[in-house]
Amino acid sequence: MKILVTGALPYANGEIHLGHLAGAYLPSDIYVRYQRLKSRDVIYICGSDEHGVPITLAADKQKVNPQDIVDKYHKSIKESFEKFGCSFDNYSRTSLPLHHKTAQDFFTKIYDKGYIYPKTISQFFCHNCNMFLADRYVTGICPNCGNDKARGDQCESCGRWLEPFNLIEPKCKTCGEKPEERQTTQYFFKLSQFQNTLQKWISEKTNWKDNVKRFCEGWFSQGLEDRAITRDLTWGVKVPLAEAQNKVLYVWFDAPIGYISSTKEWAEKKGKPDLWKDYWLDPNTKLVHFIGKDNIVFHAIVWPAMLFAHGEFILPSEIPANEFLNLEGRKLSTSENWAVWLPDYLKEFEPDSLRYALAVNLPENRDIDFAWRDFLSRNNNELADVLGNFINRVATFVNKNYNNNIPDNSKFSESDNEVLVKIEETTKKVGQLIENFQIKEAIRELMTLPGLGNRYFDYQAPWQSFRENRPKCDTTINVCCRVIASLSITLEPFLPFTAEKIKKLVQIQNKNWDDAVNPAFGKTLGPISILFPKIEEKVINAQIEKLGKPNVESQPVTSQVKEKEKQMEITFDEFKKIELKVAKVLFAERVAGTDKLIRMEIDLGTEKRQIVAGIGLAYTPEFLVGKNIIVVTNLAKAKIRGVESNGMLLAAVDGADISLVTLEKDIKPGSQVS
Ligand code: B3M
Ligand code: ZN
Repeated sequence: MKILVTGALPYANGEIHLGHLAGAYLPSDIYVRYQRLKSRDVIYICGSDEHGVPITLAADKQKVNPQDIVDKYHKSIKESFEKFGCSFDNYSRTSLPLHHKTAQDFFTKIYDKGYIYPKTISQFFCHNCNMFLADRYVTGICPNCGNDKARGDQCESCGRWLEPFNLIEPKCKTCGEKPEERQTTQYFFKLSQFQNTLQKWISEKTNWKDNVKRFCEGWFSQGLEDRAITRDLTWGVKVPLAEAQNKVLYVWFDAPIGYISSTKEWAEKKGKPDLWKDYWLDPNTKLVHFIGKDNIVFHAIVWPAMLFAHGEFILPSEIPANEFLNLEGRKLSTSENWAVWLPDYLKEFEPDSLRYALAVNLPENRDIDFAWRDFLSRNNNELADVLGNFINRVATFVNKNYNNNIPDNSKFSESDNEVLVKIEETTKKVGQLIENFQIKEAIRELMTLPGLGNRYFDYQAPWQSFRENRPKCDTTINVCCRVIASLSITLEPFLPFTAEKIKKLVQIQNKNWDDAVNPAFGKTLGPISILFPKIEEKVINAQIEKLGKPNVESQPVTSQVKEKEKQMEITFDEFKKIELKVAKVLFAERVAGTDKLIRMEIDLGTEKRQIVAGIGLAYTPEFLVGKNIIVVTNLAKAKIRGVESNGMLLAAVDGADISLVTLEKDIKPGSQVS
């Protein structure tokens, strides 16, 4: 069986935020990574949605061309997805000629089959702007909930689907004028004809999530109506009809076809241009669309109807749609910047911390709140203190007592066997949960394993058996390494970056999910690295502080570039203000109650000083004593955890990896660095 997984195509009119990730991209990535580990024939398809009013509105606002907007955001969305670990087989964009042609051919085919017809209708027209106002170009009061910022296509507040004429006191979004009604011809797709077919099709989907089924039933009970699939706009896929020169396809008509064109692009890049057909034309392919709940109607009703009309392509098998993610107790709002943007997040934190915090709390069945404090405690108390701690204590033990060689086991006792059984059970159960799209339960289940590992380690007390009963100690450590090796496989879908580090640590060869039951790890340990640096409270407070304040994103494309250039350049005089000196570390110790901070007494030639540095996860105090380091000496004094720090040492930082800046040659403390 083949599996074709898609993530909803994000509009290239802004960055990705946490809501997007929790809705579609994280669960789909976890699902796909799991399927790959099961050696299944799976491809993962996505791309930027570059058409429609969301794009042209952003362009109008920033006073640039739509092309500038999509170029900018396509690039940065693609980049931040990569950094977050989204492992798409292809990330395409709908402005590609390949997509335009695919969408036009799709239109032509169903037009020729008689499923599309022209109809003259009234539409809003703005005199002032001299244009027809499609969808989001009209705003007004929602007839359903009274929200006065409802859009012509949907009310974001109550979720009700709208037509511009439904709005009370409609206004032109651009200039605020009251629009007038004018006649225009649009092309309609005969959606109404597909009601019975769709109803029957969906009724057979017994395993679909309730939210999706309920939503569809609501639509069916109102009766499906034909829908206009063209717009009077200049930006988009041109309608392939001579008599419709100035019209483009409605973005929701062309966007899902983007799944097909992205697969075509993938096949072309692989040098097998027909390979896409193996997926889209083969009824044995399982097509899975991961989406947020605001996209349900298009994926579960309109798109399948388009596919039925077309007749050649497969239909979706599964549509796991997630509910919404709220933020700090409020609905996410991009216009009010009540959002956490992925590129901003990635500047300060590790991708896996967010992948974890979102995965254990996915809005699978109801809206869920994301709170920064919860993020902090997930990272510090669960990732660092449970998972990181378990791996770290085992690795440190092997390092210290076995000279980095992983001991062989002798006969397993009952309690050893309990752990081994639990490894097997957990692997199977987690796999099953992922297959059922219960990603949240899956990660929760998986995290019980390092918890068990810690309890087992405590109970077996290897520090004691090492002296008194060496074979027992060997076996305990061997079992612990099995748990770690198993986790390096099963954690991969959830925490791919961490899993990679763990794999290097236990030198594991296996590549398959089922190998996690009895993993083949190395004889020695690889490099031990800090897996999850703890996050400090004040860092989180700064994030909360930022919410709801305008950010640079709202600035025009061009001025942002200038802003960056300005930030990067400083004058030589400015640089000279920083006093850098060589210092020798005389004494070092950990600051009580922290594992990150180290207090040092340093010799600066003419004086001795005390500094505190956050390098405790990377260095031991013993290592530091006697080292020549570089210190900024004219920085204002600070108190860190109540300990005074009079100076700052230089170190290179790459995520959790820290390297001290030291000197190539022994040079007198106090020497100037310039
Ligand atoms: N771009 C809507 C969204 O980003 C839309 C999805 C298209 S999926 C074919 O929510
Ligand atoms: Zn106007």
